[in-house]
Amino acid sequence: TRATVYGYPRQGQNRELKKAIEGYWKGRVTAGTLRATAADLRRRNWRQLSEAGIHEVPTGDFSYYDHVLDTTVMVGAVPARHRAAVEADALDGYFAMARGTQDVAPLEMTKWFDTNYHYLVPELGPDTVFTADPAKQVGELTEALALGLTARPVLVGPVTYLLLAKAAPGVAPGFDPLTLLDRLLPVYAEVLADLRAAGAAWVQLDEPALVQDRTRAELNAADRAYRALGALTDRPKLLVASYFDRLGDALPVLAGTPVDGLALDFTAAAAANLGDLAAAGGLPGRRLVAGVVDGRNIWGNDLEKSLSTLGTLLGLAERVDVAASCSLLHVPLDAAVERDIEPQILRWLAFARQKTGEIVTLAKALAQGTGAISAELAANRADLASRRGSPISHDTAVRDRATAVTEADTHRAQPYAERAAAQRAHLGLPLLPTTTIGSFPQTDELRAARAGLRAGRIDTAGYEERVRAEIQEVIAVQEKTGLDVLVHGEPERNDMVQYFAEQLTGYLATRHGWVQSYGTRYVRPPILAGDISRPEPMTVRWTTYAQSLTDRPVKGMLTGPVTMLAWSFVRDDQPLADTARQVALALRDEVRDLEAAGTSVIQVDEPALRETLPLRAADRTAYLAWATEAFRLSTGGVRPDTQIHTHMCYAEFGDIVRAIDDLDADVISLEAARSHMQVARELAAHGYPREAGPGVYDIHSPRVPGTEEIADLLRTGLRAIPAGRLWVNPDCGLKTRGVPETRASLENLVAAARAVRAELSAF
Ligand code: THG
Ligand code: ZN
Repeated sequence: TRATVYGYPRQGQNRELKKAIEGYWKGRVTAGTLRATAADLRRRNWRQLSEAGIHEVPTGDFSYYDHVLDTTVMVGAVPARHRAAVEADALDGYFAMARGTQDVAPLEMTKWFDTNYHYLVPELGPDTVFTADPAKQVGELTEALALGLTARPVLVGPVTYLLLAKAAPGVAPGFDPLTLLDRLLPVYAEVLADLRAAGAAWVQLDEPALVQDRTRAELNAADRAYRALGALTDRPKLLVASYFDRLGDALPVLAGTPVDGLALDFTAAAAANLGDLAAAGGLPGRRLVAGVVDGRNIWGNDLEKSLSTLGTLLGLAERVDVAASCSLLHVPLDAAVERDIEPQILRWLAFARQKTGEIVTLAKALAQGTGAISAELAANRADLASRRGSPISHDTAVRDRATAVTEADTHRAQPYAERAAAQRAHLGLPLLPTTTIGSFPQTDELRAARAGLRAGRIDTAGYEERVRAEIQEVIAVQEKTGLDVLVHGEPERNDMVQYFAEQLTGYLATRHGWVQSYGTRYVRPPILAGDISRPEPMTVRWTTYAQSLTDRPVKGMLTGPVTMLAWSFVRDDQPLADTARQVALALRDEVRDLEAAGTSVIQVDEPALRETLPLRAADRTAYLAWATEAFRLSTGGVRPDTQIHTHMCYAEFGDIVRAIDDLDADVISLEAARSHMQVARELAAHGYPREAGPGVYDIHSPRVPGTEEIADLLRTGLRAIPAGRLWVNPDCGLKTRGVPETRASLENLVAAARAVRAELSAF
């Protein structure tokens, strides 16, 4: 039995990697220094792993930006538009693919399965020619071997790589990247041979795409791929890794190929994977890597439970190794550095470093018997008991309230048509009302004030004075621009989730708990640790302050329950639906307090509703049921003339358009500028009955859209959504833009709305 992991956080304890890369982009750090920093971080990770007792360390999991982009480089699938840059300078060309340049668009970025990590989407076409570039994989393996370690290169598998790819721009519709498999396999064969020559005994090929619902043709592709790779003579042993869900139909397929081992997730889908594995007759003569330590969450492992799973598995394979369920990339590095969390509570938590310890402990028990870990078992039992018995985990008032929720609480009392009439009378808005999604550019003064507050240079009163000054400015700009429904601009918020988490009882915040979101960008997900309650209003004073400055309606701005869960670490000791309900009830109080304070328009954002959609279709109905119910519970308690808005950030939502309807929000704004009102058409095709504001300009670029361009989009939107239900707003993200271009764009947006209104009244 060996202890291993599939990947480790890349950034370093103080995000040294982020600093080195961003410094390189700014010209302040040389390529040599960047490379040395990266090599040092890799070395430190391997040493940490090996000193903790990990027998086989991963290599090739490191990345300057993204491991899928690294795979694109490894197979030579650089898009045509980036080839010149890559040939001129490999590192700069790599970053050009990731971030784009003045002239060339980057690769598209999208979420890595249902995690908060984002990868760069490979662009392939019938003319794609793959060529092997094993330098990075071989180089990192050589580094680890030079330290005297046993190392296992980790690669994105060929099937997952193709399933994650999309057709390159300009490729005829209907192109299926999977048709390139037979061309891709020889490149993998070459890389495998090179890794063997460099000293790899085993190579891990990650195939998480196989845990999703797959067609027979896709499963056949997996079968073909691993028969072909398995048949190679000049290769290391092959470990095919799956994670995030059950391997399902792909399990017998892979087990039927000559691969030497499988890695399965025994956290997310323990029972299913166990059953499937037993049904397939186990893996006699082969290696099974058991992901029994949750790689997606930060809770300490239940060692006894894991040992029981491992005990069952021992009879099903030649050799059983212990691992986390997936790469530890998705959790922060080290809980031991957290100073603001009570020591007793800290003992409940396990970040990457602590998880490594758990894996080693479990492997030791398998090898030497549980007697060898009796001290660890006793401590673990005590920690689990402390968590179970803690008043944080069980707040009777919160639980009683959640139990008492009735069907009626989860619905507005009046149907939309009645609400719409009441809201029209109450708000007196024009046709095609204009608004923004919520945040305004955060100025240097504000950032300086926040830093000053953290450093103790200014006090809370001074900071809040600065926030009020920002709100005054933002309200004045919007009044001058002529927007109809104003926002306060959210200057008091650091992050959509963290801001609320800091004010809710039952949530923990970390100081150093960074997790990579994409490239050099990180988030610090707060921890839903216990029962959630709201000791006092969270946003009311800022919204009412903004409202006191204007006669126009100011929108209250909240983050919805589903997004609060999606961007936090969640409890593992109760169903997500229960946690969502508690968060929803806390938000429901905030919504009611906003209403009582005179706020007539309240936006509850759910940008993550689709992100958390389960990977397998069979699980989606149940998810969408509790998710939409939580949203309705948070918003359902208001008067008919209070208008509830929501916002979502994506252009493709065909698979959840029904759920969007189920939210029963009066108004939804959606990102649409880049899909040219496709969103409006999709909503219309579904018969969406309420108001909608498809974004009319793309906020992700400093370009100021012209009035006529916006007016044209509105005219397009009007063909799908009638004038009485169409709102005018940009996409979200003004926070990331400069002040001058924001003002100019919004002026054009208001002018466009007025022009189209005039056309409408001419009929
Ligand atoms: N908040 C949280 N999670 C999220 C998002 C969010 N997950 C999904 C999506 N949005 C990810 N998007 C981003 C965008 C920007 C940054 C991180 C994730 C970012 N981070 C800063 C950095 O790394 O420099 C750190 C910010 C900070 O200091 O807190 O820019 O909106 N919770
Ligand atoms: Zn958005």
